[in-house]
Amino acid sequence: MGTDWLVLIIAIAVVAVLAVAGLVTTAVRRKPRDLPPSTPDVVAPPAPSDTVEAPEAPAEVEPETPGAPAEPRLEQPEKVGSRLQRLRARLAGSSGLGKGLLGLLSRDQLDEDTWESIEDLLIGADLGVAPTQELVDGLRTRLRVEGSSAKPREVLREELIKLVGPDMDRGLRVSGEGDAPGVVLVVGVNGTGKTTTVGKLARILVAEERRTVLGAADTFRAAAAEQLSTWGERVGVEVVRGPEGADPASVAFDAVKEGIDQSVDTVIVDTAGRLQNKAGLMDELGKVKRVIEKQTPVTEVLLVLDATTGQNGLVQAKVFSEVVDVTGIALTKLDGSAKGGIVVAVQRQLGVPVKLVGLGEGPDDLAPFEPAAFVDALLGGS
Ligand SMILES: Nc1nc2c(ncn2[C@@H]2O[C@H](COP(=O)(O)OP(=O)(O)OP(=O)(O)O)[C@@H](O)[C@H]2O)c(=O)[nH]1
Ligand SMILES: [Mg+2]
Repeated sequence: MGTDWLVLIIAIAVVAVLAVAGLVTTAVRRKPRDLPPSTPDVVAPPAPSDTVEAPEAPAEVEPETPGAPAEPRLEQPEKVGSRLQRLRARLAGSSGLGKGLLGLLSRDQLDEDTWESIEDLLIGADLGVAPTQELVDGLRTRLRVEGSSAKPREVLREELIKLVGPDMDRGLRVSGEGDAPGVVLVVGVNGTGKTTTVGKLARILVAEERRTVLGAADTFRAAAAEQLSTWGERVGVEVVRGPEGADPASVAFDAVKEGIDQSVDTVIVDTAGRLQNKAGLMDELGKVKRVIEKQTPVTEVLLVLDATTGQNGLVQAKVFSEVVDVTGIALTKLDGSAKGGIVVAVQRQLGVPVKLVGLGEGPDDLAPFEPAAFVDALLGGS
């Protein structure tokens, strides 16, 4: 009886062990079968689910890769010279500022009410209080002195150009000393257009036949590097990137190293725009710059500012200028803004010239900033 029980228990135990072993083997076997196809996806899924920009990236990457991997169809970016002219209509059209001012200045009687309306227009265009006062004072004096011989349009044009600063050095420092590449570090609040501006700037450099490498030092989101890669691929510019969550400084370092190894002319480094707090920002951007400069100096720190955010955006941008030594401003989304005055306000508040303006979402909708052309565009007509 005792032995029978023992045999039975052993039999049950054996069956149980076999069953468990069977399950485990199936699970183990199933795992490798599931794994291979899912491995590439392990990196991919966070991208689409992560941000709104994701759809744009795969849509553009896919058609280019399978076709001709060795010789992708490269786009020919537009030459620089014609850009501000081409984009002129977008400024004139959106602003209405020039037309409004000219209308008021051309009145027979320039009474106090008229001058007040002129001030309101200028303040409304984000020019800022002090520059508005300066401009109005300048206009009043000139129109009084020159009397009826004054042509309001000419006077306004000259005073506006003076205000924008025709003598500021607006050249983008994209070249390094000797054989070293120039390094452009792009910073700014999130959503202002940093990555887009890096991509557009790369196209300008390509149009000027400068060899360029991009560094995706926004490692905060996988989609950020993806977005930049898409820009690079379209014009055959290499993009150095790291895994999501990598140290931005190390990616920036690698990008510049690659630039030096490849003897390129310019390396442009995109960064993340989170404005957590000033100390954190200072740590991160400060480190990125320091680490790059172990190899070669950063030649341009470009602060990207969204023109539509007006004075509010300016306050945020100011924090960046306190953290890194900003040398130039790229003012984006001027196409959608009726606030041309922000150009003057930002230069005054940050003490740095506007060097580039973004005038649309098209890949070549970025132009070097020229005060006279800008003012002419604002005034419209000819
Ligand atoms: N209309 C217009 N849109 C622009 C311009 N520049 C950028 N944008 C748009 O602004 C949006 C944000 O641009 P991004 O380049 O992703 O901005 P970012 O600063 O890199 O954003 P984060 O990486 O999230 O900090 C995109 O939809 C761009 O197409 C411009 O000059 N005009
Ligand atoms: Mg970005």
